[in-house]
Amino acid sequence: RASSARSVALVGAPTNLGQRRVGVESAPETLRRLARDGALAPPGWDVHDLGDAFAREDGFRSAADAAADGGATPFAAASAAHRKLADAVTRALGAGRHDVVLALGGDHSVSIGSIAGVLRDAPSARIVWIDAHADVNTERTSPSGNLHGMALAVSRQRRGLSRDDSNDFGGAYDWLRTTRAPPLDLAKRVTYVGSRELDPGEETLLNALNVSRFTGVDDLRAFTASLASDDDPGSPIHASLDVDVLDPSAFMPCVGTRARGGLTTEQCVDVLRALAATGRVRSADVVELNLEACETDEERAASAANAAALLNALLKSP
Ligand code: 6HN
Ligand code: MN
Ligand code: MN
Ligand code: MN
Repeated sequence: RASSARSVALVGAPTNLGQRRVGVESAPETLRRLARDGALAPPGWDVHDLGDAFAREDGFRSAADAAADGGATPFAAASAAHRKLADAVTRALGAGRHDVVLALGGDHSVSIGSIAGVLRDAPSARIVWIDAHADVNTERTSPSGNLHGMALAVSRQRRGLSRDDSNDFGGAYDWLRTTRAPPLDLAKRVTYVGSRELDPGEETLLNALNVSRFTGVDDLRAFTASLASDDDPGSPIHASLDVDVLDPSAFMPCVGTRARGGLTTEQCVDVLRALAATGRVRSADVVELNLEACETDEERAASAANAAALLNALLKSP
């Protein structure tokens, strides 16, 4: 690559196992197409597609099978896929050839893998969770049983797996205990942006731990301002971007879990640009884009274009 160009690596995580809808597993292909069209990255960036971390059929469950399971998450299959993503992310970061590594979901449970992969490379990494939801339900507090709503609970609870049998995921995530990645400390490492639809158990937990949350428009400004005065300016940032943070009625109809209200594309772009401007964003997820969860071609085109605009904003112009 030209010496001035920056490199962004794409790792696909084509899975729908963290929830019950079909369609979200196809988002990596959609995002790759946008990358080929030049819509994903600003000028000055080289896109390097590293392929999928696991086979699509290994991350896929049909609507009929999901219904037959009563919606219960297939933890073992999901975990195996996430483990492969963790390995792919660690490898891509460690190779030192890429300035940013993007994990393309898939539903948001893929972040269990990408976060493990990131923390193994950089234990001090910060996670910015940009999402309408907090995704920190345990098996006990989850209203749905869907793993994508528990991703951060899995990432933080590893040592607790043996202590807290309400959250052991059938033992499927025991590999996290032996990986070199530390458990995720929510209070120290995680910042929520845009969260507006929390379940009662999540609200209780985040309040008890005093986890940072920035939700309203004033909050978003406070968040971008806070980036300049971070107490830990050296640590890398992993941005986990659930596209349902955008307002589904106007900007992002094609998602599996619509939450009323939410950010405009422009507001979210501003947040992501501020993150990029720190120069600390080493990795990100983009998850939950589901072009089968909406009605019209117009909705599909707008959702895909807005998802690309967000990724574009996350990559700092050289
Ligand atoms: N996502 N809080 C709800 C649940 O089922 O736990 C919704 C989770 C949505 C998850 O959008 O990534
Ligand atoms: Mn190149
Ligand atoms: Mn989410
Ligand atoms: Mn969400």
